[in-house]
Amino acid sequence: MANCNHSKLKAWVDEVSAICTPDQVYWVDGSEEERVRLEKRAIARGLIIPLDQDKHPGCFYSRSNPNDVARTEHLTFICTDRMEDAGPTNNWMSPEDGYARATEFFKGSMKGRTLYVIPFSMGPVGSPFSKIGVELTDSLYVVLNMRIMTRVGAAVLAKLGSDGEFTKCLHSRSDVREDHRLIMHFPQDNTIWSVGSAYGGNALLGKKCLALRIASWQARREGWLAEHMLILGVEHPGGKVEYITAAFPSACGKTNLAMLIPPEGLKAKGYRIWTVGDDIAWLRVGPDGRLWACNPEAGFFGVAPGTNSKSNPNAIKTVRKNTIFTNVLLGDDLTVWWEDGEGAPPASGVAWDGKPWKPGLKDKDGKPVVGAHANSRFTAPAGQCPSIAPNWEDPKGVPISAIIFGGRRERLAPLVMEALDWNHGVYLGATVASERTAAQVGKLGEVRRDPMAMLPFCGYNMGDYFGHWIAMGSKAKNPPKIFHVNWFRKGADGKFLWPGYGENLRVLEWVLARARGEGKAEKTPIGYLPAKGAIDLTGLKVDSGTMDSLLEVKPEEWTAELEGVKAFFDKFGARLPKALWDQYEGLRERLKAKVAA
Ligand code: GTP
Ligand code: SPV
Ligand code: MN
Repeated sequence: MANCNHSKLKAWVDEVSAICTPDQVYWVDGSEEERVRLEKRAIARGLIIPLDQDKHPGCFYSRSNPNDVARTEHLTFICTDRMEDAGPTNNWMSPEDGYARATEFFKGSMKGRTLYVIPFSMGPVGSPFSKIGVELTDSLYVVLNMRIMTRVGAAVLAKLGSDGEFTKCLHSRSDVREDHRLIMHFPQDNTIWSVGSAYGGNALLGKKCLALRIASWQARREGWLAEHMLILGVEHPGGKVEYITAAFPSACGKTNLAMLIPPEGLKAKGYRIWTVGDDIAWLRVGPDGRLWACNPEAGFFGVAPGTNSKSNPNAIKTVRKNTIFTNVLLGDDLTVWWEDGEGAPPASGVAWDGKPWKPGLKDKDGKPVVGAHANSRFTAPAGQCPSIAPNWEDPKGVPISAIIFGGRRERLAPLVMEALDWNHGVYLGATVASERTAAQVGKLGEVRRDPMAMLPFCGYNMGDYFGHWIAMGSKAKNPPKIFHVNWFRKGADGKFLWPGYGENLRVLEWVLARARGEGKAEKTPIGYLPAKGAIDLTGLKVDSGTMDSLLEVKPEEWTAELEGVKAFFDKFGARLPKALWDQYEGLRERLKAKVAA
């Protein structure tokens, strides 16, 4: 056993061993020597395949069970004494039932396997804002991914000392059967139990389970925010850097925005983007009354399809080495490829589901067969990103000028709008709706409410969560301005109206100008929209008719949208803050006045 003198931790490892009955227990120390040794072991067991080491040094391929390729929200539970503390948007179970049901699946689940003990830190080791977890897992794939996504090993154990607090994270892939799968959170016990899945947010327990669900519960008690947000810095001509956080639902553009490269025209002016985080932000009020944001992760678990050197050149450079690719296409030449990826596909290979694949392959109905799963991912160290901010690991975080919410909406939501004030901004966040993507199991394209992009990740009653957001606005003397964006509005031809990606910087420019009290806007019933010409379109082929469509506000459509908002708010009963009903009424009145005018 490693240097552990934490008696509660040791007792817990013994307790879990008695239930899961592994053949042996191994304490992860986080060293480079260990990485090489564990990679060799994973290769020998067929868990990972080394890629062509000239083209992809330090890179590996992994394929998960075809029934296990995305988060399973219907099998994810918040286990609290009282059902109303989990709230209407979470699946609930009592802690007794939760432990009992999951224990059935954990019993003997590690027989013939090694139990790995992974001490990890979310946030730099030793920062007062960091949180420590220990994941016990029988998956070597999880160990290798956690080594990239979090800070692991001896330094964390040392920090924990003999009685430090930590989140107990228990994971077993067990037999990877959907009917034996449960992702359980016990926030009252600072505990996570996940069984039956070995993929992404279901299994890398530091990520969504700890850094969002458990952390959001803790954040409410401790007076901070744990959010599904990217963090980026915009360096202006002259060198001044301002920071933005943005919350978009899964697979709606956080990684892409976080690594944005300015289009030629803006680059020439001297703009540059610095990446601080691409998925999770922890925000606190600083001594200056501003909100300061930290990225608790150490790596990126990013969506592969659609990533190419035109859409996201920084991501392509980030994954050149030391990266694990999961469920993409594996070429027979030991390269990897995905749809809308880099260059031509290999002549032949094996698709994400383990079946042989060739370019142009069609199914029996003549439809193209994809090589990479739509939710296939890369796991890469954040430090390898060419745009990583020099201060990305600064324990105090970065000061935030603007918070952006967004969703994927074909219609209705304009390219960008600014909230009238903090509470209206919380309303904009609380009413985000978005079309479902491949990042979670379910019907693609269906529009669902995804407040603050946290629907699947809020560890407590979302009514209370909205109240906490309202309260944070008064706690911060200089809160950031709040905005809403939609890169995904479509025209009558079904095509995206806005070019997106790097061009999104044009929108960020306006957002930051507004946050400084500059930038021209027009007040509409739904918020401030950019005045004509306020978004710099120099060098961009978007005509003024398209721009009008992107910024069009149809009061009748927004009035119809209110029905869905009301039905959603009603679910929370008395737990919905009055301030949000006031926002709802205010918007209804403004729309009514507009329609009458
Ligand atoms: P998670 O990791 O699941 O939380 O996702 P994410 O929010 O980081 O999403 P990501 O940046 O990986 O984007 C997912 C997909 O959205 C990409 O593959 C692109 O196809 C698409 N996308 C991202 N940015 C834009 C944009 O500006 N415009 C358009 N049209 N599509 C975009
Ligand atoms: C998401 O789904 O929002 C992700 C991927 O970032 S996962 O880690 O699987 O949650
Ligand atoms: Mn995410």
